[in-house]
Amino acid sequence: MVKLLRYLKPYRAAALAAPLLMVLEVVMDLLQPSLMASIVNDGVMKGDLGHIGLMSIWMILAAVCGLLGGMGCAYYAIRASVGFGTDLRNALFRKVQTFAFRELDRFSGGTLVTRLTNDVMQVQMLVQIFLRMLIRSSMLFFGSIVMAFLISPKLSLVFAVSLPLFFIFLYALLSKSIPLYRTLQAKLDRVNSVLQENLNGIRVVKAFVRAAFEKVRFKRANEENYEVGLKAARLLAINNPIMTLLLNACIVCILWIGGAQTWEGGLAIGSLAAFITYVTQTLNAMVSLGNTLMNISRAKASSDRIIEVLDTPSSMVEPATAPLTAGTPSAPSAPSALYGQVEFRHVFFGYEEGGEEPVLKDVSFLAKPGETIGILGSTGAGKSSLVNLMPRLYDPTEGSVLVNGVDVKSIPLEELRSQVGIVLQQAVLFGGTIRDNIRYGKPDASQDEIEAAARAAEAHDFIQSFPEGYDTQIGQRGVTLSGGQKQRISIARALLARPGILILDDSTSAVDLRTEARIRTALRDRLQGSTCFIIAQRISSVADADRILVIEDGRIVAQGNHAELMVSSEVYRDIYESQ
Ligand code: TTP
Ligand code: MG
Repeated sequence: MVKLLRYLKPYRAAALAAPLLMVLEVVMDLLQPSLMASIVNDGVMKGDLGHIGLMSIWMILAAVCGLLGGMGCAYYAIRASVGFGTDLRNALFRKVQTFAFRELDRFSGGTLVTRLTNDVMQVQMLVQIFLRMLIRSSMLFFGSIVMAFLISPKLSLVFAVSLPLFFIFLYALLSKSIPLYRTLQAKLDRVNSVLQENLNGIRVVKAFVRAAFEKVRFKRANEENYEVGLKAARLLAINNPIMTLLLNACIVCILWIGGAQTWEGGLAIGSLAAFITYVTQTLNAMVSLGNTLMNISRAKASSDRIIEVLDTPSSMVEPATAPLTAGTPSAPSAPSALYGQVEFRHVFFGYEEGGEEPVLKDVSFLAKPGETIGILGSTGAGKSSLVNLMPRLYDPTEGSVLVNGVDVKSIPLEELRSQVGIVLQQAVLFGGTIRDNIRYGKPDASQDEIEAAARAAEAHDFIQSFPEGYDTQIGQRGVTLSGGQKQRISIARALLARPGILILDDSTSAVDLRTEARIRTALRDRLQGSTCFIIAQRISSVADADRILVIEDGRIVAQGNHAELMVSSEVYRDIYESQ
């Protein structure tokens, strides 16, 4: 947890001021019972009105000072902790942005949401409690013992019995509650995950009339969360009555022993009253220390989860310096002979490290600049996995991928991805206008550029048919687009940046054949000199490619152009005939 303290650094002034002001409040609190004792002993008992008046003024002054201290402390503690929480959340968000696909596969969206919101909140609360309560409680605890001892060393013997009792009770409570809080956080995670999955797939849920099933699933997650929460609350609930019982027992003892002493004249009545107040303060401080410990344990579970995210390194390691080889991608404006070339050298790849079967096995091929490469294969053959290696969404487990004749691992990611345009198999659009979606990768694109890209993707016409054209809002509260329309906007988005290498992963699967043919022609015109990879299910989509790679079970089983493959590859002929 100490690791997270560095996020408190910018707020160290406030984090220092808060406890200092708290010291003021506690000292004033500790003074009050003594002033009270003085009023009773020297004022009331002796009938000295002047003394009562003087002491009352002192008491009011002390109360005002204490109040100012307390308010100041609260103010600075809140400032420090809220600032801390905000910075921490930002740091987490930045971290998640650096994650490669591999890390994103590992942390589900639900758990990241919980970690960024609730977990940060827990730690933020702890910082506040720490700055206020911990200091207050420990000072009150020791201060009151000392003050009580000063009044009557003999009566202070009650501490010898009551403190160990309290201690044992608190220990028992904490050892039960700490594991509970850990479980509670995990249950909350589950609730968030189920909710998020449901929301992402709400259309499927409806289409399959699975709402009832989903309700049960959510209810179960929610109830588990409730049960653990209830258990923790129950534990806390017995805390107070038992503490009060112990406290009252102490007071009875003090009155019994102290009362006798007062009767015999060994102890002034005012001092007895003050003593009781100090004992109450001590034991209350102990309860609140116990609560703080509980909060610490709860926040510890959260901070572990936060640190886990912060400490997960991105599996994509950026190269230290840009390569200086020929065809260096840092000068895309001056393409060398290798610009746009893609080469796979004995590539193996699997999603789980050390997993059983790799998804790609010994894949080698060379795509020359400007070539159009079709990729064909049955579902699950590894086509998407193969192309995802080019913009380095994943790294191969063995072998190497070269772009422009340079290993992708030695090209800065941003540069690589600005050259390799990919239209992912699943078209993802963001809430906002169509224009914003198309220029997502190039925010400064002009309207002409946007339109040209949309025309090439055969999207311009249907966009124009909307009353608001390119300003049409899509997503959350805007119009909903058809699958084929979404695909075409995704293609336009990739085309806008005029990438040297363009990958279309099954990107026209939802587009009719005629439109698809028009897109192909437009692409050819627009991307003169660019290397294109087209993954498709239909042979007609790739028949005119320079070369077609036929993938089966993670291997390239045949390659060549349509005519060659018809002669040489049985698999290809099979696919052709089946269509
Ligand atoms: P893909 O490369 O996704 O197969 P594909 O693109 O050829 O299939 P489709 O035509 O349906 O798009 O998957 C290859 C294998 O890798 C498959 O067995 C599933 C597995 N896989 C994972 O284990 N984790 C993943 O995240 C993905 C995407 C695939
Ligand atoms: Mg795929």
